[in-house]
Amino acid sequence: MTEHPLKDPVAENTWDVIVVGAGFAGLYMLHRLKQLDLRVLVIEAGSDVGGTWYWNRYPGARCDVESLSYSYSFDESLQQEWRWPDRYAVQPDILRYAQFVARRFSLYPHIVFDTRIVEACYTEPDHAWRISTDAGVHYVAGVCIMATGCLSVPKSPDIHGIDRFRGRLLHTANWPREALDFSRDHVGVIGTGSSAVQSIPILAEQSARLTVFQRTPNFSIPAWNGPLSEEQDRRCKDRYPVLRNRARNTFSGDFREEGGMKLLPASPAEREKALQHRWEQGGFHYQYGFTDAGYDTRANEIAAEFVRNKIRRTVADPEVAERLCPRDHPFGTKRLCVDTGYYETYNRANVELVDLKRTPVEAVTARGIVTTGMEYDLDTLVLATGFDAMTGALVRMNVRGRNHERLRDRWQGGASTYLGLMVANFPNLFMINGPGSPSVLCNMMLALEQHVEWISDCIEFMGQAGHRVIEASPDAERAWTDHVNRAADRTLYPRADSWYVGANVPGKARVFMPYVKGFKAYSEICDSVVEKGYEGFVFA
Ligand code: N01
Repeated sequence: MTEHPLKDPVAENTWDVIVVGAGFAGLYMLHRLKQLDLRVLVIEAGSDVGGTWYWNRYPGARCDVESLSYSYSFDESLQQEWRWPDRYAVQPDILRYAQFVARRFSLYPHIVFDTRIVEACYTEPDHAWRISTDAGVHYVAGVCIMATGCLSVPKSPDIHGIDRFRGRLLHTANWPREALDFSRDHVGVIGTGSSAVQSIPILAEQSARLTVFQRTPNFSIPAWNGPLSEEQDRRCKDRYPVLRNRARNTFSGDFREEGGMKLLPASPAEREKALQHRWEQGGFHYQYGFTDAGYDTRANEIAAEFVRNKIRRTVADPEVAERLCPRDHPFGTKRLCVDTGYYETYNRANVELVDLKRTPVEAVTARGIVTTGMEYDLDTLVLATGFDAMTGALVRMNVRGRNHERLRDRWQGGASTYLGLMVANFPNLFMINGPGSPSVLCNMMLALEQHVEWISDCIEFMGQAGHRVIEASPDAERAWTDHVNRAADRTLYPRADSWYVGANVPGKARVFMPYVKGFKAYSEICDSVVEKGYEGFVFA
């Protein structure tokens, strides 16, 4: 058997492939590459596996895709063995699952923890990636795979004086590992995105007093979470291969997706019935229930107003209810929140909602938050202020391609990729769930499995064909990026100032980053690219 051309004579710290990140994408990538008998090293900033589920330990952290779907499908015995206790898993259970997978497939010995990449540089003569870490260690690899996650760089708010606060300052995405006691605290939460919506009901129960500082209300749909019964578990596991196959043929990559209906042609009675039915299914079932709501403002407004009416019926104080009703963006154009008791929390006597649009924050002081109307003394301030999404981890890392071109400079005017997998002029650098792929718009587990399998098949093909280098052609990248943008422009998505378009990061170019046409359409395109001899890629 001939050696894979990526294989170098073994030198110290020289690897066939280096994978950055030991979240679910990095773990599966490692598993696949081990099967190809390549020398693989994974470098991870955290002290354990799990990625987003390692860092986001805030109270109430829970997946918003159902656990039986948000789990690996690549190994039948794994999916039969693992038992999810709840319909939507909590963070500790998801982290345990990641650890279980890492042990089961003997992945731990191949991972270096507590290590951040500070530079990754492609060198032309030897077609290698030279990777330096904050531990001062230098690695060389033929291929570098970024499994760095779409939501892995927490963003703090640009509020004057935040570093002066003398109480406990926490960020939901960087939560301490030890248990925290809030029972005597006045807790403030800045933000009302998914992290806030999940943590606020629990923090309200755990703290003496809770003040929520809201700039923009979001749409949230109840999860209707509960324990997963033996029968529900068995029913799914008996049909897992069929269900997983069904998931691969859906828009969202979730086998629970059911075909939606158009709201506009329906009669008022039909609409009401369908809206109520989807509401009772909960979470993303509501969003995917109405096919015209993503394109047509009139249909969208019907779905939006139904949710606003639910808020009005749930929240006792009509003025608070109106403040919680989103009006500045179409329904579903910002990531939908999926909650347990979120709106009900505002009926508690120890919870207050501050509308920052009416009374903006002036400063954070040593004691708390000063708005134009009030001063709030706080013991704990929780920043639920989101992430530099999709590109943040990649541009921070000082990634340099051919001729030392920096990825950060290349993406200055907005992220562009070929299929969300590669960038021209950055040979042998793959991304998992990169911008330009469906990623965050579908079940991330299935999305990452599809990318991992595409990349490992590609590396295997390179071995068989004797290729040492692959890169995206500039023309293919340009055409794909145009296609991604045009597809987004046909929807209502770009109308929201969301993290999907980078609007939450000052100075970030406004480009719609995920691919909106869904999992099935995207994976078929990836397959056809391979069938056409890796069309749009150049090998050497
Ligand atoms: O972050 P966000 P997140 N002053 O960006 C506010 C995933 N996730 O961590 O909209 C005042 O959504 C900001 O206000 P505004 C999921 O994909 C998944 O909650 O900019 N407020 C907003 O309300 C999600 O979408 C799960 O006006 C400020 C909030 O902070 C993504 O992660 C759970 C501010 C940020 O909301 C991000 O969610 C959790 C300022 N200066 C997260 N700056 C699952 O269930 C920001 N805000 C799997």
